[in-house]
Amino acid sequence: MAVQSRILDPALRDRIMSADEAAALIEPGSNVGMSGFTGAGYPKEVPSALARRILAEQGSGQPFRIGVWTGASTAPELDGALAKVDGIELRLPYQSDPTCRERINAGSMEYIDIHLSHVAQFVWFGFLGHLNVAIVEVAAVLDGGRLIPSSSVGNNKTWLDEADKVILEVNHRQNLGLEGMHDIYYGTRLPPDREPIPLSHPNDRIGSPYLLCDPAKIVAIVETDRPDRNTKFAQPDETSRLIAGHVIEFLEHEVRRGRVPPSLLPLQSGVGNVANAVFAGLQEAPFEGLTAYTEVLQDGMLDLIASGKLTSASATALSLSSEAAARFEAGIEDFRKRIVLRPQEISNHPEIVRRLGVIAMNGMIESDIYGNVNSTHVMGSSIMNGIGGSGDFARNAFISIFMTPSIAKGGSISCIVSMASHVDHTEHDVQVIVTEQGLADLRGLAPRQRAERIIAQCAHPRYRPMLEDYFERAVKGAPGLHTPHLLDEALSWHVRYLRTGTMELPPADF
Ligand code: 0RQ
Repeated sequence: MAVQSRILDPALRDRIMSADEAAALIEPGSNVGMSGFTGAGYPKEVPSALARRILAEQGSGQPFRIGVWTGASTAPELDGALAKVDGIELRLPYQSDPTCRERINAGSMEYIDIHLSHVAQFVWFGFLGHLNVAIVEVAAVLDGGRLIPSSSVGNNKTWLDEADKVILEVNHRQNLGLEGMHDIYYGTRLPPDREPIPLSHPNDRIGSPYLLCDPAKIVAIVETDRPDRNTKFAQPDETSRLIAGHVIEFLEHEVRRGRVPPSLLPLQSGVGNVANAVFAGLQEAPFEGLTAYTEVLQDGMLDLIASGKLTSASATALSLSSEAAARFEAGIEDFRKRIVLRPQEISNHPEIVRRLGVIAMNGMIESDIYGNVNSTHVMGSSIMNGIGGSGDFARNAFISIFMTPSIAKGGSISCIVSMASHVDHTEHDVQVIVTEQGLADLRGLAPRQRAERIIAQCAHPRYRPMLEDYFERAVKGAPGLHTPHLLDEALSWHVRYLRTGTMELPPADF
């Protein structure tokens, strides 16, 4: 699309203003729906301007805090800036900002960790209260309230529909070749009038390439040319490579057994270096014609598309390093045929995940010996990031895989523990656990069999004898033998870490 200006509706040009002027339109106590998903497509000017305003108001004795609703994690210019001035009363859903994390764990910011597919419908149902303002980054404003979305869709459709006032950030840095890559589904109705979502292949298009917004609600348009967060990925280390190797060997085995086709089933992967390593490993693996139905498209997946191994990918956001972002822009005409960006209630929709038979691969903090998985809390109490989309996919997947190094913090923590200190994914939603030590296929196993398999395959040798000892004594001493636990000891590993700095027992005790 050849446009000089990115604001094509002349009637809206008089709403162009500075970020400070736009921030002045937000009232204290507002709930603000912001665009942004894993560092892509978040507003880059107005949140920082709002943080400056909050600081000034606080300086003159006026309390000023807002509710911040997003797609998922954003960046220092949004979460970081607002958290630093203590401007966030309540945050939802997934976040990963260090200052937010600190505030949440200090008890000075409320945080509701919601499944990412639930957020939009909870707003539609009225479960979360009223949305006052939407601040949404777009690539361009067309006529009739049509907007070219940016590098993520997240909850933007819902924010634009539900908010009283809309502030748009038009980002000149976002490539106009994004036009046509999005698929915004406007067919969802509320129960009891819901209909099936007509999507049966990751590449299906069932909606509009544009976000729609009532122009009368647009109170401000702010222009920017700042890039997305573009986080750099580490080269896969030995641990990540080993984990990826186990996952790929397992998938090859599943193909040989005829349980999944040679092109596999649509892949979902969480964010982070391990997930990226799995996709790097798939580059060398003997699968062709792969597809992805996931929420975030990272570097590894982009490379698989470029090499032709991955034929199509559905996501809600691009989360690319700056090098991969440059490759993406250079090949955008081709990528547009293979990538579909959707609202997160569709990219993560349980109905579709189940229908497509997605192979879900997510990271975790710890698993217990029965396969209950903690994705979110360190030592039971401190939030790390949030559940994100892992629950949307894990419960509904064809196979749900969870991955972690077997130890953390230099070995002072075992990621396989007797009892998980917090549970996000119960044993019922977890079919495979993988560490660099090996892979535990838990399908068809009862709890005691699961424990034996997880300890043998996944525990680090430093902790394996302690886990074997716990399990043997639990089998002898627990009041019930279905899922044997010694309750006075089950969480003692975490208690010991908090008291002594390691989960390991002194040699005399073991
Ligand atoms: O801490 O950064 O201080 O060194 O946790 O651990 O091993 O680098 O792994 O980056 O893949 O993150 C579960 C957090 C794993 C992530 C989690 C410490 C460790 C390190 C990170 P440091 P790693 P990753 C799609 C799906 C939930 C959301 C999700 C996550 C830090 O995968 O947020 O899956 N998942 N979404 O030292 C104490 C343990 C620990 C531990 C690791 N047992 N105890 N600390 N760490 N294990 C994406 C979205 O939904 C958007």
